[in-house]
This record gives sequence, C-alpha cells and structure tokens, in this order.
Amino acid sequence: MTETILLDRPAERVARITLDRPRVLNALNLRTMQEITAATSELDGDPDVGAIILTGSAKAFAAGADIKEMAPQSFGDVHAADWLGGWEALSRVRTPLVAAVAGYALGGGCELAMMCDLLLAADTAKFGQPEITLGVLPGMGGSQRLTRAIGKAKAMDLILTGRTMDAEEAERAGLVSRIVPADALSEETVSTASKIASMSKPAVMLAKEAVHRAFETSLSEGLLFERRLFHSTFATHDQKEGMTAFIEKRPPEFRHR
Ligand code: CO8
Repeated sequence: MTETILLDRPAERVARITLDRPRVLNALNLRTMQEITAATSELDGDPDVGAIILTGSAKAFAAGADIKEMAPQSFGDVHAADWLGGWEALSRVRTPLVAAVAGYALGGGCELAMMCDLLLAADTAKFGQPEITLGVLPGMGGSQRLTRAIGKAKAMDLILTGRTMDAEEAERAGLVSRIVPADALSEETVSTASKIASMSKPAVMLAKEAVHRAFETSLSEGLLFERRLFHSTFATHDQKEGMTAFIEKRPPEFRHR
C-alpha cells in the first residue's frame, strides 16, 4: 500500500505514478523516494509496461525535497545515511520515464523531472533550484544534470540566484521536450507514452541506453557503443518484423523481443 503516490495504468502498456502529497505541494520525503523507486523498479521488470509516466498535480509537480523533514538533520545524520542517495535507483530504470510537469518543479522536484527521459511541461510549469535560498545547494543532481541540459550560463543563473524559469524559457534553454496547454498535459503525456510503448521494447531500451551513454563517454566510444547496439537489434524478432512491415506497407506487429 502506498501513502505518497498513486499508481494506475492510463493506457495499454503505460503505467503512471502520480505524486500525492497535495498539502505540501508534493514535497519529496524519504517515504516518497522509497515508494517511487520501489514502484519504478517493479514496473521496469514488467514485460507489459513499455513506458512509465511520472506526474504531480496542477499546482505542483513537486516543490522540492521535504524541508521540514530535512531541517533538523545534522551533517552526521545525512552523511551516514547518504541522504537521498536512494534516488539514484531511478537512473537504473531501463524503461523510458516520461515526466509530465505542471506548476512548481523546484529543487528536488526539478531534479526528479530531469531524471526522466522526456519532459513534457504544461504552460503553467515553473522550474528552479532554490536550494541556495535555504543555505544549501542542489543535492539530487541539479548542478550536474541542469548544467548538461541548459549549459553553464543559465545553470549558474538559476542555481546561484535561486530564481525560477517559466515553461517557455525552460523549453528555449533545452530542459523541456515539449510545452502543452495545461488542460491537455495529461492526454498529451499518455499519448506520447503510448506511442513509445507501442515500439519494440528492446529497441526502445537500447535507444535510451545509447542516448544516456552520450553523457558518460567520448564521441568515438559513444559512436562505437551505438553501432554495436544497432547491430544487436538484428538478433531480435522486432527488427525483422519492423523492416518487413515497412516493405509490405503494413503496420508492424512488435512482440517486444
Ligand atoms: N518541503 C516541505 N513543505 C513544503 C515544501 C517543501 N519543499 N514546499 C511547500 N511546502 C508546504 C508549505 O510549508 C505549506 O505548508 P503549510 O500549509 O503547512 O504551511 C504548503 O506546502 C503550501 O506551501 P505555500 O503556502 O508556501 O504555497 P505558496 O503557493 O504560497 O508557495 C512555493 C509555493 C513558492 C512553491 C513555496 O511553497 C516554496 O517556496 N516552497 C519551497 C521550494 C523550495 O525551496 N524547494 C527546494 C527544497 S530543498 C531541495 O529540494 C533539495 C533537494 C536535494 C537534497 C539532496 C540532499 C542530498
């Protein structure tokens, strides 16, 4: 039984996790971290799930890590517990993660959205890393993922001043995949996730892995990695089916293997 998230299946092969702490604007406490990482890890192992949506409410995707939970901790506490290090489990999920962000995505909320593979934003979305205003700094990847996504100039601006940026600025900067009207966010996200989930799952997982490798390696190593993954798809049923279907001018019937 989950306390801080809701789970549903809004379409075939699509799972959705909705943050559900409305009274604190979906602030992320330890329980939320445990529930999200346990749910995503279970869904990742389910062959009938081809994409996972992570979303919040109309007012807030998540307004950050739970400040009331963090405030009394000492250095010894957070260091010994490797506080919030458990979020790294999300990076090991191989099924595509699609973030649907409306309202506030601040601090850990922005960092959680950046851990997803696609980021769809409502025109009401607001992104920021306000940790500096609390006397700390981002601790769940903000200084690293935000800088890779939008470059040093804008990352420094956000992280050192704590200001927020709206959806349009975030899209221009390269943080957001697409902006949609707020009332269409849910439908557009489910349709995008369904599209991904309809593709060959092994091809999708390999493609995700290849894009992530671009952040971890040199260009020549990355190109070789990509080429070998590409070669490996020729061992799948779905490569034969996808290419045959194209030649026969019919939709492919992928078996996800
Ligand atoms: N944590 C706990 N409670 C929160 C949080 C939060 N991050 N954000 C909002 N709330 C609570 C408020 O305290 C309030 O509760 P109550 O009604 O009991 O007073 C309720 O949610 C509603 O909030 P507001 O009344 O403030 O709503 P407003 O609409 O006036 O303002 C804002 C909305 C602007 C989003 C405002 O709530 C705000 O500034 N929130 C904090 C944003 C923030 O600073 N986030 C960063 C947190 S630090 C962080 O994320 C670090 C992550 C990495 C740590 C890694 C360590 C290793």
